[in-house]
Amino acid sequence: MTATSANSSAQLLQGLRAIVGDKACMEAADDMQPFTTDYRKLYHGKALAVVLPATTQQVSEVMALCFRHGVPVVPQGGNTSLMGGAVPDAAGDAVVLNLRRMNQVQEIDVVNDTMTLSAGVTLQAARAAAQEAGRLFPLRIGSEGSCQIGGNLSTNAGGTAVLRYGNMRDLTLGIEAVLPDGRIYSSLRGLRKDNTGYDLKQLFIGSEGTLGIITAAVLKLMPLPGATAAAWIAVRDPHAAVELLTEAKRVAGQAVTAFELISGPALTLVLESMPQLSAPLPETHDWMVLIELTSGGDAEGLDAMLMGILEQGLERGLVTDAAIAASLADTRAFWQLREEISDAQTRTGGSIKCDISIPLSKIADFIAEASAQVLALAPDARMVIYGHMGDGNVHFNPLRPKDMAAAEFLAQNYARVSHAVDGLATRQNGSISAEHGIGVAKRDDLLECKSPVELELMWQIKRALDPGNLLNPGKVLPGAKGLV
Ligand code: 2HG
Ligand code: ZN
Repeated sequence: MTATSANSSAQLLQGLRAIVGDKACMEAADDMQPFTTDYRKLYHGKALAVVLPATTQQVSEVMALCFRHGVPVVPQGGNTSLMGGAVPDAAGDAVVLNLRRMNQVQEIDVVNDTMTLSAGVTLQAARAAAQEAGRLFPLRIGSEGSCQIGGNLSTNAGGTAVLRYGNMRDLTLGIEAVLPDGRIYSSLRGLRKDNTGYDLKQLFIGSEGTLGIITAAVLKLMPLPGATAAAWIAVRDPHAAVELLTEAKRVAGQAVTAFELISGPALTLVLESMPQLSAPLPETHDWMVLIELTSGGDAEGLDAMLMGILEQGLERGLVTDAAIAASLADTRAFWQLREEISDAQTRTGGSIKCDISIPLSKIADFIAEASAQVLALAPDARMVIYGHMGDGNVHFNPLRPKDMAAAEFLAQNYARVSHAVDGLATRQNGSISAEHGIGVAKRDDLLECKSPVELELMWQIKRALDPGNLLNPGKVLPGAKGLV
């Protein structure tokens, strides 16, 4: 390090401490480690400092200071990204800006059915605040206790209730975001209609912190469901699951809130890694579905609809067995089995993450073809395939065989397996990232699935908002760090 750059770093650190306070500015590698490594411990970066601002004004001042020094900033929420999108790279020249201290529920307007939150509120706290006000905030993902609203927005999070309520883009009426030079953009107005030009908030949503740092949002609230009916259903195969979904929508319409597909190996993995949980059905099955119906009231009507769907399924040979939840505890137990699939893979190590969306009409063929291709490359892989079939999203995660080390499995297979699965999805007009974002993990794969025009437009927008490439550099946009 030259004397000038050492002076400049010292000045920057002093400036950061002056803005956020000494306690909210970390510089020691040990203190920074939880912020520079992702939660699956796959991405290990370094940082100049980690700052924890408490207000939008402080975020703005931090950004303005870093902008003057030409220092990159990596925004971070709950650090639950599966794509390495929220941690710095190994260069050690960036400041990590974590929003967890900005955890205020600013306002709940039950007449307008909106809630205004600072970005660091966890999803769990957001849902609890809505519930306390007699409303539902419907985003539902397994990591709700750790992930934060800012991260949910910046990745356009989806989860298990998208079929009914949409993803984060659909649930947002306005945001506040700090630009790379410290200016503050705000559309926190809570309007359901506003056609006054470009919908700028949508640029920031899903851009993974590469265009601005989301610091607050106005989100839509829904009525709390009064009745729930759920079943864990063994189906003949994914084709049968799609037919059953069509039948469920015909019978129950909007009440179909979740429709999750689960492969046999995915359930087995959870049961093996958490022996305290029990299987919902007496026998093992290759394919299962977790269906949930909700409505404002009329529990009996909902139960009757569920029975009707199952009867039709049995009659048409789509369904081979089913367990119906007899209580809320049963429903929770079904969901626990489903939601543990991701962490069970993390504990086992060696899973290849593909997060595909594909039109429902093609999804069953896609699963069959992708499985055949994967098994030709890695014959002993455990086919952990599951996800939000109701909205056309399947997590296609081949996992190492029990007798093979994770590193060996990944070294041999990661590139070729993900290339095969993502390539098939791209050729069928699907997406290689339905809901997990791009981060660094899938960044270069965009070259193969986006057209030159799309990539050019993405870079033009990036240059317009972040001409110095200082915000979350190296994420999302393929091309060298210095390409700007
Ligand atoms: C889920 O649906 C999450 O459980 C995580 O999106 C999926 O780990 C995964 O691939
Ligand atoms: Zn998911």
